[in-house]
Amino acid sequence: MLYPTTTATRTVLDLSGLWKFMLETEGAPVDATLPLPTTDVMAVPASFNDQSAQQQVREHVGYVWYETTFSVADFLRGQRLILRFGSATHEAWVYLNGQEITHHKGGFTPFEVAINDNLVAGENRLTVKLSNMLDYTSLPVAHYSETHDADGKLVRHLDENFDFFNYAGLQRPVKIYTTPRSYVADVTVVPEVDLDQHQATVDTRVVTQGDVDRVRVTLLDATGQPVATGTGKHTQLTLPQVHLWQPLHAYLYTARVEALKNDQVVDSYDEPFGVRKIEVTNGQFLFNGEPFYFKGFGKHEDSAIHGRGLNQPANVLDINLMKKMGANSFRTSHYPYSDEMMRLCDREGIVVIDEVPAVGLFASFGFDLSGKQDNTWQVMQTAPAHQQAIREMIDRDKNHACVAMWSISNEAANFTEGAYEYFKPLFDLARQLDPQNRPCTYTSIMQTTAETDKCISLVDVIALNRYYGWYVDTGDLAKAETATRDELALYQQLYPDKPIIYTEYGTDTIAGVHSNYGEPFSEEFQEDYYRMTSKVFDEFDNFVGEQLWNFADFQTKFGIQRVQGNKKGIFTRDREPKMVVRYLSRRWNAIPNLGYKQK
Ligand code: BDP
Repeated sequence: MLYPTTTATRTVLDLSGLWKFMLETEGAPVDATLPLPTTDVMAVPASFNDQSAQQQVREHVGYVWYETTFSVADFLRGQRLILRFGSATHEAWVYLNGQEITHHKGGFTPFEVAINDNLVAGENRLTVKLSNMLDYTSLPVAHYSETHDADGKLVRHLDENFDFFNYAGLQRPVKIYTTPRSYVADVTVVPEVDLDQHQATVDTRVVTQGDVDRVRVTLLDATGQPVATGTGKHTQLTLPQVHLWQPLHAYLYTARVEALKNDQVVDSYDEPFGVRKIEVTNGQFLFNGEPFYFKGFGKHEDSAIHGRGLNQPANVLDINLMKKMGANSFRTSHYPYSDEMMRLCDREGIVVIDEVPAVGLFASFGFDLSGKQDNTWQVMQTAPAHQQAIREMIDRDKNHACVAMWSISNEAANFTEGAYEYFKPLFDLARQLDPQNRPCTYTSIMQTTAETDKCISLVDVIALNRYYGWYVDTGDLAKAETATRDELALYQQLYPDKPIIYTEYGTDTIAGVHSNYGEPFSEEFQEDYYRMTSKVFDEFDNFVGEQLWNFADFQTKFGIQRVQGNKKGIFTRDREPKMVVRYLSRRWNAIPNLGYKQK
């Protein structure tokens, strides 16, 4: 799905701002044909939860309603007018002037609908009903239940199978964009680079709708100069002396796609792309022919007040902090991030592991690491939602230079019976859908070991979430070191061709807590832990990346292991550094992005 931008033939109207907001009271459905009966407001985009001063709103489980009004300038009325939600978490019913115009389930990908037929002259009323409920058919996964209060009123409960707060609302921009009646509907760009010849072929496929008799594709360099041009819905253009998109040294070209009728441009769309080659071979992850070493983080879209809402200043700061530390990558744990973040990473050269919201696929999720078999694959009915999430993520992100790998799930019960049968079709789907044929992985929970993982044949890269010294052998870094080393040795021995990365490892650390004895929760323990893990990582040739958990402290559901959230950040939630940032900055700035573990 194309990102809405202004071009010579298109414009964008932003509906961000203050919307009316109310909770739906159980047993009292809201009538969308009437204006929303409230004067309360919420800022959009943002999660609703932390904007309210009321516990009842913050912790609401059920339906909420948003409403705004807008007018469309008369001179735009001849254009196609498309209403696009960057996301609506987790399920949305959209009404325009009281009529339902679309519905979408899945809280982390965009959806859109043409609104021309429902517009009225003057003011239009846009109403959105949202559900923040999740269950065993949705992604992410939660256990859903119902009780009744003393008055017999229904009370809904969610027990999330995941360790982040269930923020919801209109968390990403809501926009109306225009296109001409005949238009460019989709663009797929696949650059193939010949590293020896310093030359690339850029394969572009364009989908148009309406009365279009020709398509012209012009490739522009980073200064906006045309460097190649051709015509056809499928073009293959050559870039001699190509500039590569390298980690932390981004170079973006633009594919300018024009739909023509009688040699007149009827629509024009600009798609940025980067030229780079990604290969996984011989236990290495190659970026433009050289071994790449992932340095970075698992993150969350999470900040004070905004919740999971788009926070562009926080995104810019986060990337700047990463670059200052010598980090080069992160994973979109545990859901696709905003379009805006992906475009930022394209520009900044940040390498992204793009993850679907497949978190919680583990029926007995908790802090029990005994590795018991459970009935996850009998009770979870998530396959259709999972397929849809993969489709929508790849459809949105297929052209992003920053995306180097897809993550098909986080910490599923991959060690239990039925896991392979569940995941095989999903990996097949991702591979079939991705025009750039990127590597695929999932992150594996500690109960899934080199010997018990039933799905390892599906991954290109082994991605481990490991907490030796924290959830296991708490506080004992000597034992943790041995366990870390022994496990990596086994993986490398059993799967010599697969590169291994850590996609999570860390310790809850309370900023400002210090200990002469390096006790757990202190800043000293966090640093000792990362020094230990670094030492072991450097012993293994096939170990090609460290993405620690987490970039910053973040909000979670309640739990006796969580005091106002998860404190494994190396930054606080306000992005102030904990002590370990200095150590990690020195380490990462000394490790080259390419060629660290040259075989
Ligand atoms: C893993 C999860 C992550 C949690 C983390 C932790 O992938 O979402 O936040 O561990 O416990 O289970 O801190």
